[in-house]
Amino acid sequence: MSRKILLINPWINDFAAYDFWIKPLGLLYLGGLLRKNNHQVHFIDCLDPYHPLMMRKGLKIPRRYSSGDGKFFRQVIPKPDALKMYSRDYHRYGILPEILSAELKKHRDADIVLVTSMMTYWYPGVFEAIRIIKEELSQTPTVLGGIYATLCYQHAVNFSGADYVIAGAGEKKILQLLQKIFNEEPLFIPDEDDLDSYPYPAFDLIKKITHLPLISSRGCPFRCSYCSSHILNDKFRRRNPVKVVDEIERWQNKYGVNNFCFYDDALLVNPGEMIAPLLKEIKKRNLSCHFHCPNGLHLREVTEELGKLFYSSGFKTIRFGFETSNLSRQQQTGGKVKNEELRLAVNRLKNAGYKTDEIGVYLLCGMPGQSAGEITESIEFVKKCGAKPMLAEYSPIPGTEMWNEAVDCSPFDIQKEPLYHNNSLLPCRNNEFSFNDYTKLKKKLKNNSGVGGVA
Ligand code: B12
Ligand code: SF4
Repeated sequence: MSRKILLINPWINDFAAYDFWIKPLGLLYLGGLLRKNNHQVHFIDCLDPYHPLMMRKGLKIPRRYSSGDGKFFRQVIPKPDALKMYSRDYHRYGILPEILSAELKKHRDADIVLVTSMMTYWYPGVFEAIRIIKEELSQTPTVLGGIYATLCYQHAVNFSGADYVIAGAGEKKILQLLQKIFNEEPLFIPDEDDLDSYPYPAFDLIKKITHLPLISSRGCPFRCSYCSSHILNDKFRRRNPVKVVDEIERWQNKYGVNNFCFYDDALLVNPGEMIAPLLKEIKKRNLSCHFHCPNGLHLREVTEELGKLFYSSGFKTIRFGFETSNLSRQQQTGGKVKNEELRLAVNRLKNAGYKTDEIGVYLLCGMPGQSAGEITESIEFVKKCGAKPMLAEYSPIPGTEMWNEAVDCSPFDIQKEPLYHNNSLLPCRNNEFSFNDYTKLKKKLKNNSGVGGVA
């Protein structure tokens, strides 16, 4: 029997948030799959910057750019107790709560509600959404999944208010849960080892499409000690690059969209398997795209040929995950890149036509034991290579190899309170790298070239 399933993308509650092509890709993948299983799928996006009911209230659309990034609606809200010591304003990013209530009233007949989650420290926006769902649809089972639910599973079970919490990839698990609740066999189960067997994400549920996210793989073959990729996806799996281009072409034809943002953890690893054939196919089909990669790319793999392919096929926002120029820290954290590889990659990109400002290089700051001196040296090294250094503040993540060290050195109780994973608090700062040091470095970078981190 066909069920009515309501998908909810909850708010972001944080000091600051900017929409770097953010979309709830995982939730919309589940939407596509549930439709293929003959269910009716509906969607409420609390982050929608174009929500018509916000405009009816006389609120102006937040500032947005033609490439698809931009600001969210926002309201100043009281800080959670754990953050009371900060004087900065705290916001709910997205639509007003009364609009979520009004939207929910249209879906009183929903059989089940699925709520996603992203950063662990954004959980208050998730909890608020669940509380309102429970007020409006008190008899409807509510399921919480996503990144926070996976990384802080027990916290989510204890405090979220959801009836079910699911950790990890949701495709098979949501079908199993529906079978358990409604006692019906699924019609279509995708093969987890064949990502091309997954139906496309239900992007038609997005009210106004200005850009779309793409994912050509799940997981990463590396194991950096600060990263949770292996917890979220235990194996590295890739799609067929030609099928990724089929998908791009489909979205272009259907929505006239040409800004795409890659969400892969490891898009550039072994370029011959994915990115090179993908871009060649894009050129062969004469598709005009702008690609954005705000998530750090692997720079080890950038050859002369790849640099040229990037340039000629519309790679606009390029960010590499370099993290540090300190050799021993590079080795201790997983050895994904070496200094010489950055120098070579930047040269090759410049030969292809990119300018310094177009080659952003993330440098992690505030890792346990990291000193201001190490970060300054890394900044200087990136500049010397001819790229643009961008500070990315370290967020400690439960279950990662660096977690225990983070717990030991953090002045915050990061084990008990995920709000303290917020990278903008510099949760693992120390005497060698204080907030003051950070502010100075940030200011210096801004004065030099208007550089900023992702957060
Ligand atoms: C793309 C991305 C971004 C994008 C944002 C995209 C977005 N949608 O919001 C950008 C580049 C902006 C970004 C920024 C940052 N990010 Co980020 N990002 C990611 C990334 C690579 C992919 C997320 C994604 O969409 N995956 C693809 C989809 C298909 O998977 P999914 O959402 O997990 O969905 C699946 C399951 O979770 C589940 N599921 C999802 N919803 C639901 C709902 C239900 C009901 C069910 C049952 C299941 C379910 O099923 C889905 C399908 O299998 C993840 C790493 C990762 N591999 O997940 C890091 C990650 C989330 N980011 C992380 C970090 C650290 C950051 C930064 C702090 C980096 C920095 N230092 O600057 C910033 C923070 C920004 C801020 N303002 O605070 C960390 C998490 C940190 C934390 N404490 O939570 C991650 C996990 C990477 C890591 N280092 O380990 N990020
Ligand atoms: S930081 Fe990048 S290379 Fe390292 S494990 Fe995570 S996704 Fe892979």
